[in-house]
Amino acid sequence: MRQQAKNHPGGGKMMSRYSVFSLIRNAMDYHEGWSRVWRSPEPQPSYDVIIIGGGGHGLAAAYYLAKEHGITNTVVIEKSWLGGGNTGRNTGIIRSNYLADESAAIYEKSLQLYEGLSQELNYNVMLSQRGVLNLAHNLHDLRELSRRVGAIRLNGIDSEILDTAQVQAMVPALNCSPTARYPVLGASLQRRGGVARHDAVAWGFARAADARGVDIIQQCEVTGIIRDGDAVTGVETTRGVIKAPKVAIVTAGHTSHVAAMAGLRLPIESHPLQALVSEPVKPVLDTVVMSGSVHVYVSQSDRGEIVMGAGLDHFTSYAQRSSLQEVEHMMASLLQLFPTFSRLRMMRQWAGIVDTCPDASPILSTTPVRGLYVDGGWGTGGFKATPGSGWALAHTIAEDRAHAINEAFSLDRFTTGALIDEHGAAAVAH
Ligand code: FAD
Ligand code: PYC
Repeated sequence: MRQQAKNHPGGGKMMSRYSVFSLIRNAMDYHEGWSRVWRSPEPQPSYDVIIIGGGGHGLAAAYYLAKEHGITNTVVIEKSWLGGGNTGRNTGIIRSNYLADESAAIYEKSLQLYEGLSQELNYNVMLSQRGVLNLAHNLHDLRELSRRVGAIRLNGIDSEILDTAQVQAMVPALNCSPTARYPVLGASLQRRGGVARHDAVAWGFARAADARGVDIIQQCEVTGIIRDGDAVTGVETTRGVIKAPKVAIVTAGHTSHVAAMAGLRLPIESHPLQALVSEPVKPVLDTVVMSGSVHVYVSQSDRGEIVMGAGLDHFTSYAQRSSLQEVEHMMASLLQLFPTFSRLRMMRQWAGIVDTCPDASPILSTTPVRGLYVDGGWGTGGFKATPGSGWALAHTIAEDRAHAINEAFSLDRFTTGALIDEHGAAAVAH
């Protein structure tokens, strides 16, 4: 099986050996001869590490545990399919333009890992550093963005302020008329920001983790966390008990629910976050545009769809349901910025469930239960953090203590008061 995984046409070194004729043959036989990209093993009774949640963060943690720490006797347990949670539902925006030093460090680490990820995983994650613009529509916006740009640059991260003419030159379709209801006074720009293909990130990490010996079990739900006193000893699942001295909860959308299985109460609320895409059209937008004031963000996918989203649904829910009022809200906002998009027809709409902490920053931490770790609360912005979070979680699990890069994202901060307020960071989504 392992050999088969390595022989997949998406796979790296063998790509040179893999001829175009094989690709044609696979297409002609409806991919019947196409081998699996990762194994589908039976769960073993015990492992060194259990990772609950087969989204990007869990898979990345398993990969970096193997690669950076030599820990390969790991299982990733996923209740549905890999990347079927928020990893496969997000709008793919990547950037590291955060205000607080602690956030800057981890999101920038993540962006740097993204910059080498296709090579690292030998899998094209379609990173497109097309720039991320945050629009200013009034003097307050402009001052706030200027303050942020200053802070971001002090952390050595690229960020700049554009004036109206520069924004218009970059985004010709944007309504920059001075008589617009929301005139564009300028924008902040992170040129290294952009988008990546969300599924590919999950698949790339899954294949690379599998190749290093990690077991990935899909369609297996964790239903209980087993403790012996103050230490974790394993999990109960729909496929039986699995033992391990180290267990990581990486279940965005259900972090507090799963943590409660170990008796932990987390300061997390779960909310739906929606997005939608239009029918595909010719290239018209080659950057990411976000507007906190008008309240919408938009980009164009490589397939031509206009991808957009806005804020959280303000009620808490575990239902991944979209709603008409969000479409109306997003359309109204979008048309303020891009009047020509009024002729677009919308194609698909969906929701994911995101976990939010009171300070809009994540938890990436050890817990009071020995051997139990939590990686969650990334809210509306964890896709960009996927490799960085996985890398830091792997360190936390291997060393049983946080890396300097995630030390501040501890559970303790909710009792010490050392919160990291990033409510403004998403500008739109929070
Ligand atoms: P997930 O991908 O959700 O993985 C968690 C997994 O845990 C799931 O697959 C789930 O099935 C599994 N699980 C849950 N409970 C159990 C259980 N009991 N047993 C076994 N498995 C379990 N972020 C950005 O940076 N940029 C964006 O543009 C962006 N846009 C977004 C747009 C939308 C509409 C949404 C919903 C989110 C967006 N986000 C964005 C946020 C981002 O998607 C998430 O923060 C990130 O994907 C979280 O990754 P994860 O691997 O932690 O979680
Ligand atoms: O964190 O950049 C972000 C984001 C965009 C849309 C949702 N989250």
